[in-house]
Amino acid sequence: MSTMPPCGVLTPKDFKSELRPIWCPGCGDYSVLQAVYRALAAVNRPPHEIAFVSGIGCSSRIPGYTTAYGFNSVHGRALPIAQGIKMARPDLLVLAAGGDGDGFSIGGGHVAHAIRRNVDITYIVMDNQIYGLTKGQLSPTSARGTKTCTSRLGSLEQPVNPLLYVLGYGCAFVAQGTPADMPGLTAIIEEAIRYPGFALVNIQSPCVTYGEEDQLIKAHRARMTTLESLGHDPSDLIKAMDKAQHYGTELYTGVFYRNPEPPATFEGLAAERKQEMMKSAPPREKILDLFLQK
Ligand SMILES: Cc1ncc(C[n+]2csc(CCOP(=O)(O)OP(=O)(O)O)c2C)c(N)n1
Ligand code: SF4
Repeated sequence: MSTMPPCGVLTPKDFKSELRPIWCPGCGDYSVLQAVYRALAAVNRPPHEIAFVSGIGCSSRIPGYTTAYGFNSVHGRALPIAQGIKMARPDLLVLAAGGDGDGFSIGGGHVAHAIRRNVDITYIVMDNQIYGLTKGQLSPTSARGTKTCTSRLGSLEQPVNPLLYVLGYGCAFVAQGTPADMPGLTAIIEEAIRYPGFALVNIQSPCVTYGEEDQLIKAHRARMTTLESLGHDPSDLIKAMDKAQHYGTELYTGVFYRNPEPPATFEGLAAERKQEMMKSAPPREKILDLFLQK
């Protein structure tokens, strides 16, 4: 970890670790990493106040390429670990990241519970619609018909819609980005970090080795539409769900939903409960009496 720079002068370089990324040349995850550096610099929290947790996958290598405290953990388990860290150290800025397989296949069950608890974590999903690390099998977000080594004649399954999934569980901040729009991607990561509660950023991050042609950055650039240009109102949940339904056909970028009244966080409620219990707790001597059944 780098030494802490003076307050107020953090730059993207301060978040760059000495490890050299080993992603394939052209992988979208490089751009995600750059956007994370820029967003963290804008948020201006020093690296030693940041915990960055991931699962397993190509994308899950990302914490190691930053100067934050990182944990490249277990496949599908980034969120339980990130929640534990935030509960133990609510003062830390906690980020979680991983692939679509990590988040919506093996780790899919955790997403719902992290959302309903509303622990203040920013969850960055690098959604390349494939299992990259294990050499290109179908992932939960692969489009129907996708041909891979495990689906030679094309996938028969309906893909998971990650945007609708999280909106359905009540996620208070939901955004989508692509490396084809770096300023937009950086802005939504920064906004997600600043949002007080569980926030999801789904990033269409192309896998140049196993991904489909229409998922590459050039194709994204041609077909992406910013929600802002459509006059989308991100405070309207129903409209957010309406736009999210087009996942897989349209590439909408920007903030789908931002609850204008952020719900209470789990760590905030837990701290309040602790205060209440301390107030009503019997004095120490009394506890000893009770214990000794005097
Ligand atoms: C418990 C467990 N099951 C399966 C694996 C094998 N495995 C490692 S990464 C991965 C999926 C990777 O895809 P994704 O999460 O989308 O990330 P990507 O590599 O595409 O970034 C799988 C199935 C594992 N490491 N652990
Ligand atoms: S296999 Fe795909 S996701 Fe993994 S590093 Fe290469 S391009 Fe990126």
